[in-house]
Amino acid sequence: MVSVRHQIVLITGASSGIGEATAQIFAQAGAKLILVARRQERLAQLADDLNKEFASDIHTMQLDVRDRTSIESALAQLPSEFSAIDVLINNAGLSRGLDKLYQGSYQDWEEMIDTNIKGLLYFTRAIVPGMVSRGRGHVVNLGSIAGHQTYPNGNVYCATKAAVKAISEGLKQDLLGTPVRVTSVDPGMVETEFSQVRFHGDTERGNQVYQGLKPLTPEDVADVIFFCVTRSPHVNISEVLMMPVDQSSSTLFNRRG
Ligand code: NDP
Ligand code: 8X3
Repeated sequence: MVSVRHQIVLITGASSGIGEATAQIFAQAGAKLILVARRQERLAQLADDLNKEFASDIHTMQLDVRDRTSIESALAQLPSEFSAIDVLINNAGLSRGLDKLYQGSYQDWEEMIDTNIKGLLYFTRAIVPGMVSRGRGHVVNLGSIAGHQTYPNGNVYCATKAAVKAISEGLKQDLLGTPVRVTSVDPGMVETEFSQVRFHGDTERGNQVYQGLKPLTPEDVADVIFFCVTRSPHVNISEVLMMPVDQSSSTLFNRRG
């Protein structure tokens, strides 16, 4: 196992769910963190908690990952002790709506495409050249079972995660000959704020998604991300498809009523 102590790890979407749990596990292992999200008060609270618990060195960035200019300028202004990023975790993402394609909302589509695909590309394009020139680095993308199997009404969200799968494979090919690693971690159902966001804050509908089964926790996914990053430098875990025992495909669940 390779130590991440003093390594610089940038996590997008660290204000909630999988990103927050990932920040926790890397902080515990002594990494220096750059935490990105729009909700600065959540990032500040998390940074404060991790600092108290693990004496973590943390820089927060209040950013919308859809805004390329802000990303470039925030990265250019990083304090020098945070600028040589070792690990990029492209986690920020969301689903909006669960509608038939021919009845879908343009606004929902644009938000998903701009966040899940373009946001991930902007961070990758800005950070990977430094990894290549320093001769070390690891990019972890959050894909999904939805990128492997399209489900009814999932259309555009599933397409964004299929794009993440293609981008992860393409990046790995383009980095061949460098020591920079690429991993796609593709979970099934994880209980986070994901379903609240999908249904635009309809809590009752959001909670129904997890009823009668035991979903993955954000910590389960963070654990796998940490495992991938801490393998020996010659090992590249390219793709991990993980799901709860109560799930066997994007549409098949064991619900106990
Ligand atoms: P959450 O809703 O709990 O967390 C999503 C995170 O993404 C938040 O921190 C949010 O921060 C951030 N985010 C969303 N939009 C933007 C934006 N425009 N700019 C910056 N940050 C943004 O969901 P999860 O933890 O479940 O989701 C994390 C990733 O995991 C996503 O890519 C999702 O697609 C993927 N995933 C989730 C699964 C699940 O079942 N939950 C399964 C498979 C994959 P803020 O709102 O503060 O900006
Ligand atoms: C999130 C998992 O199946 O709800 O990517 O789309 S799913």
